[in-house]
Amino acid sequence: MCFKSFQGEGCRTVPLSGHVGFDSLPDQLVNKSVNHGFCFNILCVGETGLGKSTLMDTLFNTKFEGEPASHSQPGVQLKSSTYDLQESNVGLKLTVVGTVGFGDQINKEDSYKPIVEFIDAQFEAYLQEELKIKRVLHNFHDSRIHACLYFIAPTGHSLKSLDLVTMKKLDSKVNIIPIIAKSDAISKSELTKFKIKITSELVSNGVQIYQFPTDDESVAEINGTMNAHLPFAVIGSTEELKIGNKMMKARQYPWGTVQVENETHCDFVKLREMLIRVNMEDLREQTHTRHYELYRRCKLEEMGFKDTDPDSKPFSLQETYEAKRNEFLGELQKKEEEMRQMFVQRVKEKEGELKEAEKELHEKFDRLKKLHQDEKKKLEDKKKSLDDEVNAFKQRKTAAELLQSQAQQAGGSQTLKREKERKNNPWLCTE
Ligand SMILES: Nc1nc2c(ncn2[C@@H]2O[C@H](COP(=O)(O)OP(=O)(O)OP(=O)(O)O)[C@@H](O)[C@H]2O)c(=O)[nH]1
Ligand SMILES: [Mg+2]
Repeated sequence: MCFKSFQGEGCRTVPLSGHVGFDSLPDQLVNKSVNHGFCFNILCVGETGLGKSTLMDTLFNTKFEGEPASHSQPGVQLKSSTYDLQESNVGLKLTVVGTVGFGDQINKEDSYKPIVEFIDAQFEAYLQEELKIKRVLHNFHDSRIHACLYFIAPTGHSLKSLDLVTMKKLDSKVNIIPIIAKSDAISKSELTKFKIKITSELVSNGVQIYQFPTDDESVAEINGTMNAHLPFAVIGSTEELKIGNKMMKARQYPWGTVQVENETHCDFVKLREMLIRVNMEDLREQTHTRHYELYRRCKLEEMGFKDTDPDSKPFSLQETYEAKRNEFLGELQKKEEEMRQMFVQRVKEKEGELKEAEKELHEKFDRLKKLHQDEKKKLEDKKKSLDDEVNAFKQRKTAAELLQSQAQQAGGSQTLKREKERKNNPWLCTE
């Protein structure tokens, strides 16, 4: 594959006359990868109690931790658990993320948001590690979601709007593999119709689900066939029952037994083949090259990075930095100027306000002064009239006193005359 991409102009094919040894490169790669180990992260989106945990246990032949969620969650929460698994000499760091409380709220409008935020947060963590000066990507725990198993309830009707909205919001961020959960609850003929209905609804709503790749010849045929079987109808069970003389994972009912790994009973085997045994590496690759790349591109563009200038000429990181710095300085200057203008404006306004207040004070002072003068004049007038009254009274008093003394004088001479007469004539009676 790589070799093919190197062929072309400027590259000449030359024969080797003996064994060189670089044909061991694939083995070297395999050894290195095996030594390093692999990581795979699965997100299970589906309503509470749809069999997510049971299916994970069934797929990986183990019992992962986890308690059933209650139906009274106020919102959707994502719960992530990581496990170290070992098969032969291959180590797998598996992370299973579940959506706790999904589909339990009355208003499900925002149910997809925590899921989108979670997926973006894992991309962001990886991007931040990539952008560091000292990167340790080979040791970094890559938590980006490689596969999203979307659990559809076995209603036999059509997709719920919650399913369509959620898948639409997720399809550009993650590889979605839709599965019909608890498919033992639906009859064979209903299941066929249900699958057709789901597929047509996904197409008409423009939801892009993960397609098993058909470009690699070795898996093209099986993947092509399996693409036609989507969405897989699965059954989960960790219970082992004796069927014939073999122990098998199955679910037992009063009327019979459903075998998980029986392809006439359900698509569990197909899912396991496609998800784990054939396409696990493609899911990892698609996550990195398609979904993460899209996130990274949008994020870097948002931050102002670009590959070309407006004239379509290459634009280096250094140039981007300089352009960004100049833009920042320009904005800083603009902000400074705006603040200065605002300050001048505020000072002017304050000055105006103070002048207005001063004017009002002056007017008030003038009014009070006039009031005071009027009052003073009134008092002076009153004082003058009172003085006049006093003077008039004094004049009247003097005149009265004069009259009184004159009257007294006149009275005194009469008494004297009578006294004289009484002395001269003692027989004269006094009054
Ligand atoms: N009929 C049927 N029942 C199933 C299937 N898978 C799981 N169950 C049962 O469904 C119930 C819930 O299964 P869980 O695996 O706990 O479901 P879950 O989606 O993990 O539930 P939460 O984590 O609480 O959201 C259990 O009683 C399981 O035995 C299935 O394929 N068919
Ligand atoms: Mg569970």
